[in-house]
Amino acid sequence: MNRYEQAKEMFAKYGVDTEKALDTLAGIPVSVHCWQGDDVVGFDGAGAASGGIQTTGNYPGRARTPEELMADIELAFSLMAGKKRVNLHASYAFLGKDKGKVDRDAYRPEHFAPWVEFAKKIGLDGIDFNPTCFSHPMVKDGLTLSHPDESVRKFWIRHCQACLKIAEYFADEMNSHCLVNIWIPDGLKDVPADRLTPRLRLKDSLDEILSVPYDKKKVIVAVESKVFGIGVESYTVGNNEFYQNYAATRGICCLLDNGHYHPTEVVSDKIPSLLAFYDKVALHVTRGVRWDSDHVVILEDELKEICKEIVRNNATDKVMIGLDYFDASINRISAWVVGERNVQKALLFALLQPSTELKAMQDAANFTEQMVLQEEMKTLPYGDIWDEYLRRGGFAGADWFEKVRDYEKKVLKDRK
Ligand code: RNT
Ligand code: ZN
Repeated sequence: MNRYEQAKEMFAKYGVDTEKALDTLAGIPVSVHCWQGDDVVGFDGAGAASGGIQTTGNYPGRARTPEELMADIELAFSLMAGKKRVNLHASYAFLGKDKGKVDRDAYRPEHFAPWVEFAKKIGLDGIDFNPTCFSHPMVKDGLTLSHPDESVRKFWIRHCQACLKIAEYFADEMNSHCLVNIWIPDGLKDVPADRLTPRLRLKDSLDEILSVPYDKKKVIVAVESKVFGIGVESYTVGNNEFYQNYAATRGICCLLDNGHYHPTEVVSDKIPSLLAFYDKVALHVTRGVRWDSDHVVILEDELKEICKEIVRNNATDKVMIGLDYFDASINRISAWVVGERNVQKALLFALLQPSTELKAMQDAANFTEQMVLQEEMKTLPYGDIWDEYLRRGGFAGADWFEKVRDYEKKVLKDRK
């Protein structure tokens, strides 16, 4: 009997069907962010990320052109098992002859046609999208949709509306929904004189964005809250309460980024709260170290808890899993692969739990056995199930890094 067969029997003793877990895992899409490859710079000339987010490190090999970024994504994705989507920012537009002439408020679907071609070529499940309301001269005083000046607000409103059109185009081309996630950097460094008015302006701006017709079956709009950013420590216009109420009253959805809350707040506990009210919940899976630092996702307890909430609540088609981190201090392709594989590993871990039994124990107030069983499950050989998952998909196991090292020697080292 091979290791998988042995492990399968061990899990079966706890009533866990490993075959079913493997099947389910293969069907859960993960939306992988394009911005890990170039340190959130984009193609439209914006330069380094701003607006309270920061990429640190100067590891060689940053993708400097669309061709380089696509080649890197292709390699990274080829090392990730399971269904994949690509998550794009508007700043990754291919402007061609429009460069310098067409600004973000007038981007059109055609500026993203190469991405569609690419996504189809590498067999992706879909494309997700984000308006880029940062790293741009029209961000004035650190504000976008909540700026007191109407012309600033209107520019960003037009940008977001343009993004809805582009999203519809992605959905049509890919024959899969497109999540449009709105995150803005708006906030203040120091104690505000007025906390309400900027929020009222943001509310109006969002209403205006959503007033354009778009196909709600194809385009899912989400708003992403945040607690603070670098340089915007005292006040964030789009905080959690603001967006949760906004989303609930407008029939859109919330995106939870697990780097965007106070350090002892956990997204795993928020997911089921939202599932009680919303049909869809979007995630940015990241790893904040002391702040929203966007470190590469590693296999830690909170990631497992997040995945448990998705799996045991039968919410794999309700929770849209996306990644959001950017580390420039290590090989960027490796960063992508490690993070994505860890999300899949955590999902597998969740799929291998005897959830029905554990829930029954909780309801019967049988907390002793519940703890014993939960702890026993932690040391079952789920690594053998993971290896089988990779093997069946034709993916390299632990030696995947060889390919990245090779690519680094052949391709990345020449990028200055
Ligand atoms: C910023 C948000 C936002 C960005 C990306 C690039 O704090 O997390 O999602 O990281 O859109
Ligand atoms: Zn995010």
